[in-house]
Amino acid sequence: MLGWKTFPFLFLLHMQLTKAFPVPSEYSEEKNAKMVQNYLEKFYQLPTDQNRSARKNNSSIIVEKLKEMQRFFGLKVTGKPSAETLEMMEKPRCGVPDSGDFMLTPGNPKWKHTELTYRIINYTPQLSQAAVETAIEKAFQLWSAASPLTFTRVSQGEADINIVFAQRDHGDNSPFDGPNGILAHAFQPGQGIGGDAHFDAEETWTQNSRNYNLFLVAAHEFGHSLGLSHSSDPGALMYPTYAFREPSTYSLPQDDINGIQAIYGPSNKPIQPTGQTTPTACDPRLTFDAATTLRGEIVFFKDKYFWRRHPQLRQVELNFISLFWPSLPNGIQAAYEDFDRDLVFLFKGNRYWALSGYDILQGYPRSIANYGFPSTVKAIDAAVSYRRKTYFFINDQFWRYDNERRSMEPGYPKSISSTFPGLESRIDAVFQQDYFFLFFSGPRYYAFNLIAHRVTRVARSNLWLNCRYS
Ligand code: 0D3
Ligand code: CA
Ligand code: ZN
Ligand code: ZN
Repeated sequence: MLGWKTFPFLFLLHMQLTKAFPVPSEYSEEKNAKMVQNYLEKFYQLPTDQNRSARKNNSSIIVEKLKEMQRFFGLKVTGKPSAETLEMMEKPRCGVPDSGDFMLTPGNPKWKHTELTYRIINYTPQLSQAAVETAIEKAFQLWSAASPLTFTRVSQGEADINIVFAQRDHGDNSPFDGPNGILAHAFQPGQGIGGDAHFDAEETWTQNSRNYNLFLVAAHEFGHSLGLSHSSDPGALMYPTYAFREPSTYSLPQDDINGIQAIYGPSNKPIQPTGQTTPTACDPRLTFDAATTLRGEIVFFKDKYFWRRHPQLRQVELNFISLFWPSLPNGIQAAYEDFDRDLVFLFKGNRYWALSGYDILQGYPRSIANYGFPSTVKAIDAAVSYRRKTYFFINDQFWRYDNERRSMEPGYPKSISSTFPGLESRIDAVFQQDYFFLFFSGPRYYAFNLIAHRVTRVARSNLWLNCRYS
């Protein structure tokens, strides 16, 4: 992000363009509004017009996104498109055509050699030196695995990438801001300060899920050091805001692999990482892992993500599972809400967790043997609770559990298709709303009317994520 400052000619170019196309006197509010909207859609996941509801909360989303953007750039946080906000939006990165995902740094700076060196200039007292070195090394490994680049540490002399912990003003015209806010910054490839990564010494640096994990921040900064700018893919490492992901199993997301390979070409290393892609709501092939209501909201699980749908606003939000529940695994397979106990249960393999609102209860995970499943049941496809009974769907059968007696009912498992006519294949996910079970199977959902006892609607699953066309 800061990179362009090291390229004064870009700034001059910008000035000249501004002169060549003088601001017309009727440089209208309308034009600004459109520009702000486009910018926020592109970089801050503002839902597009079509996907935004035509209510008054419309403008409040824009205000929130504007504040987020202003906070990020260290501008005065007003939620209004102030002159400095508009100016920032017009800076180089918005001129770069956006594939919707990763972005190269304007001017496409890159290292001319692939054998790069780094030097850790100083350390943070919050971690042992060994912990800092491991975090840095692992962060470089993410990028070297996906590219022809190699990184070698040197302990003295010149290095391509200098790693520094510094606070407030530290001599590069980009002072740090104390705890939180900006965590670090890095310079695009080049001589001198080029490639260097600076970490705010006033942050709490950790090796775990507490804010902020040094490995994750370093990995992001090194993306800048190598020539990548911020990505609009919320699953990308180069997404502009920090989100915790489990470091021990972390691999470079696909969007970042595409980014680094766009600059340096593919890796020549024997084992190629295949990156995680971020599920797109409007992919017609989209399927869910699990779904449940949660105190009025509807939650859909997919890989390491979940979508949260607000009942009235119909707004849908994509989040990381690990952001809300750092101790949960990815790939939740089934979920249901117990309305009487005001709890939500999540399943993966033979283990399950209980949530009260968004908090995980103590004493979990537990084994599904507690429900009375035999050890032959290794995993649950889908679950839903209705009138004090819980239905568990496994392959082409379902089991029914009595929530009050706390025991499995006799006579189960039964065949799904005989009790729920109209459902033929395996169930991925199910939840209950009004007098319906909403079953998800592959890319379709089936609305099963519990009174009429039949399927009354079949449609595309992602209608639930507000995709009108896909
Ligand atoms: C930054 O400080 C980025 C660094 C970053 C971004 C994503 C992942 C790891 C590191 C500056 S290049 N971003 C600010 C941030 O995320 C906006 N602050 C902490 C927060 O939680 N908002
Ligand atoms: Ca800071
Ligand atoms: Zn700096
Ligand atoms: Zn960044």
